[in-house]
Amino acid sequence: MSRRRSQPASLPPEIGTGDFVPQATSSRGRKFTFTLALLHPEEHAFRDATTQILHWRVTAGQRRPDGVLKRVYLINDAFPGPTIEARSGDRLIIHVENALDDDEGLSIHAHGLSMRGTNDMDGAVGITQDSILAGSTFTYNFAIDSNQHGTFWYHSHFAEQRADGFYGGLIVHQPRSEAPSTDLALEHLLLVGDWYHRTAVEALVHYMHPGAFGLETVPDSILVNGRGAYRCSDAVPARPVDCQTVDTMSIRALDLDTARKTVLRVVNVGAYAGFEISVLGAVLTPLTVDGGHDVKGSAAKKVGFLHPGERMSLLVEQNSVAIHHEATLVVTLDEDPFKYENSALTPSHSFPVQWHGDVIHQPETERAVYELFDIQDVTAAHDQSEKLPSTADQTIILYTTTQKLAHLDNEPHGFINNTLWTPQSPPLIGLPRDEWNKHQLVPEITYNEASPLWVDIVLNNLDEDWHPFHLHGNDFWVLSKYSSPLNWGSYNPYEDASPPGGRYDLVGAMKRDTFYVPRRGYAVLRFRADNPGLWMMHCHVLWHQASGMAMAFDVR
Ligand SMILES: [Cu+2]
Repeated sequence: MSRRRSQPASLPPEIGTGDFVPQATSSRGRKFTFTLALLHPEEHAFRDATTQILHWRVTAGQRRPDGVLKRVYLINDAFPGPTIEARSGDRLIIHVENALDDDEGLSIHAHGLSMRGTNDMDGAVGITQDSILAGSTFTYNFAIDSNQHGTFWYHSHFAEQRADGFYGGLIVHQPRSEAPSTDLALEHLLLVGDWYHRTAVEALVHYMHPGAFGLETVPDSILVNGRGAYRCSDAVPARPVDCQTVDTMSIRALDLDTARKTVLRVVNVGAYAGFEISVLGAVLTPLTVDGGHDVKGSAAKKVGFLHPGERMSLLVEQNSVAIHHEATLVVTLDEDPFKYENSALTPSHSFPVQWHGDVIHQPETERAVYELFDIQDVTAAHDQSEKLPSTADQTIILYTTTQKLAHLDNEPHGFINNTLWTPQSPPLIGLPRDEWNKHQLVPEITYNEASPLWVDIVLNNLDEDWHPFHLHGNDFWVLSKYSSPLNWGSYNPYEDASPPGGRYDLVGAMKRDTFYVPRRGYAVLRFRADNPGLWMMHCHVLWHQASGMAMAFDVR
């Protein structure tokens, strides 16, 4: 498997000479379906912390997100769910009513928030709560840490609902003390993800079926903020779909203003695939990843691959000799992990972008612009070594792999240290440890309030696939990652004289809550156990999570 690397590239002499294909312009009057999500930092950055009370009624309904009819989850009749905008220190009280049919439960997890002091609000079904039963209500009530801000999102943490659209954006604006001004950047939210035309349950069954040889179900389409444009003729006869052609030009993914600084907050809300994005006539510079952690970014025409659960914010700047008022946002899925060809999928989709303001004729700059900025290789903007101890107090060694075992009907299952996770009911949080079943791998970490322990997770990945692992309730620093060209590439600090991936990098260590752990290799993730609770960690590829690749840490 080859991972693409950033290559310096000179600026294109004019637009249209790069990888971009401008959309044709329709001369007829067009009705735009706005898939825009302009955020409102000016309403949150300058105010005091407050309590936001939300009332959500969850249902399901037939929609055509990309033209293909599918049952999707709706919050207050909307897909995706309403965007939450808050500031650090806000309290969120979300009254959730489960109005689904057929005794279908649900839960909501706020991805990336620390849930400090409110472990039972984390939404991890089987670990911190049972699912909210159909016909019943539940109130999520938690405060956002005063030092957390950035791009987050929420999604169901029950069964496979996330892949049927049970998600939404959650933006925490950084409080600012100066007077409100108009020089704030324009911020756009882009919830981008792969999309399946079959239901998530069907996609999981397809993956788990022994005849599928453990090949993950390949998606059919791409959505941006819940909208897409599927070419109906691409559908395969074996899987007929109820499809109505969507005029691609009727979807506008972005409104950009040539006179305003603009930031895109991008979330991979998909089930399986990573993606890279680009905007015609613009360069993108990564500013942060996950919960607002500053990165050492450089300008590039494309940024990727962003994997499920990961977020990034990007500065958008024009970088053409001349820009057109109409451009495109291009989203391209990472096809590397796909193990079979899905002819129903066009892996690259273009979405119209409108530039407002004067067309600026810029001189070509001397600035180096990379063809691709590899967001997986990103390092911290500032030296992290003063925040990190030279060694950890506790080291937890994990081995994860996907196996097809005869006694499990040759279905593919994810294991961590030989434990296949399944959600337990009632959840672990209310049970004494000796009543946890054999499907729970939950190492204990002592909570030392006066001087919280530093913990290293050495996460060995024995698979041929990379896995985007997400840790609930905690950020970690990525000290090392390694992928072996030859063998398993594992690292056991108690046995190996030195790590095969070299010394830990405490200077450039990137702080994150989701990280793409290399195939046949490992990552070393260091976190401070200052947040007592049961914190789930799992692969964010839904098919891997649903087939067992999950565990938790018990900080107590
Ligand atoms: Cu995985």
